[in-house]
Amino acid sequence: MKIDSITLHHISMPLVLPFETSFGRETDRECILLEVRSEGLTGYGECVASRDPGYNYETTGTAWHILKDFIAPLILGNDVKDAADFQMRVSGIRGHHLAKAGVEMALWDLLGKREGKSLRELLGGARDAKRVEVGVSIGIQESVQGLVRSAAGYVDQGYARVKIKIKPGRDVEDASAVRREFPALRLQVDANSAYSLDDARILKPLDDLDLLLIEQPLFEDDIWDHHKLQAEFKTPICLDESIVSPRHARYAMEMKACRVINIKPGRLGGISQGVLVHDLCREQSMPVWCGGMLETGVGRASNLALASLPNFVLPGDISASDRYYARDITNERFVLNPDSTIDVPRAPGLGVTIDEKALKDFSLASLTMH
Ligand code: OSB
Ligand code: MG
Repeated sequence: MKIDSITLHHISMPLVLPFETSFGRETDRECILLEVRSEGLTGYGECVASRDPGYNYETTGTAWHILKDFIAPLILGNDVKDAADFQMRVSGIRGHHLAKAGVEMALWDLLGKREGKSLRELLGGARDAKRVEVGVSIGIQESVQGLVRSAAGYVDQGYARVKIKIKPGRDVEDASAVRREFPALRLQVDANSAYSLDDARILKPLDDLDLLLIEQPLFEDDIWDHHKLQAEFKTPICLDESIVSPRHARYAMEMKACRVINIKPGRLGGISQGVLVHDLCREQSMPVWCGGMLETGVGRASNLALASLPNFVLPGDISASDRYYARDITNERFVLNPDSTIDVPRAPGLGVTIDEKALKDFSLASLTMH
């Protein structure tokens, strides 16, 4: 596919509710929407870098720079065959996975549109996977009672799996309160790297709460310490931030640092890398699930297609559009089915269309390169 132009849209969208994690609080979500033109078709991709380097070192600012000054010049005017070809072209750029993944997503959208196939079909997602199991990720609330109320609201809406964010001082008590209120709920916690190995020992009471998993308790570069912690816990440890490549997935498995892996295409550098981690984990019987980055309808469509692959055996952080945004940039909105699933898009490519007016209203800056 000859790449004729690339447009970057830096956007900011108000969240329905603030989202607070151990690394900060967001009330509006920033990201970069990519629009890539090739041979009369337009593909869209979402770069999930946010305004601050809290979850990841990349930000909308660094991603803009890398996309404009390094990635775009490598592909503009060139014939990029597929995701693997794209990865080869950008292999000289160290890191910056979120920036790379945004472009790769747009290329998949183009490929699908050209071949008349949905992303699920292109990835080889199970033919009967018309819907995938999803859950909701709840940020840190003002109070324990507020958290229980929030969880109750989502359970009422039909979410059968709830994840709560934790941080030092807001961990065991928060999780215990939700467990007490919902004895049978599929419940998990996410610390976003807020603990050291020594601090994390205070999390031991979580082991009696029948949690699905404890996500990323320790630092991003601490695969070995996660191994030590996992040995002390019967609850599976799940790695998110630590797994930045298929190699890291292999290290984590060889070191027995976790028993579950969270796959986010952004963190790994592209959907193709997410598929590689999926396949590697499947060979080793390591369950995976699809993480979320508060995506717009574009990234949500992509995550739903990826989560249709067979080793995504735990519910994804892919909630309905109304959990995040009153107004989205896609014309399509994703809704929760009564069985805590969301339908996988079927139209070619990502299967979504852009609400140009919304995109314009949310735009902070845009740049077209030929
Ligand atoms: O760690 O999974 C995370 C959102 C932003 C950054 C990191 C994370 C999250 C979430 C939200 O947990 C998941 C979602 O999109 O619903
Ligand atoms: Mg996480």
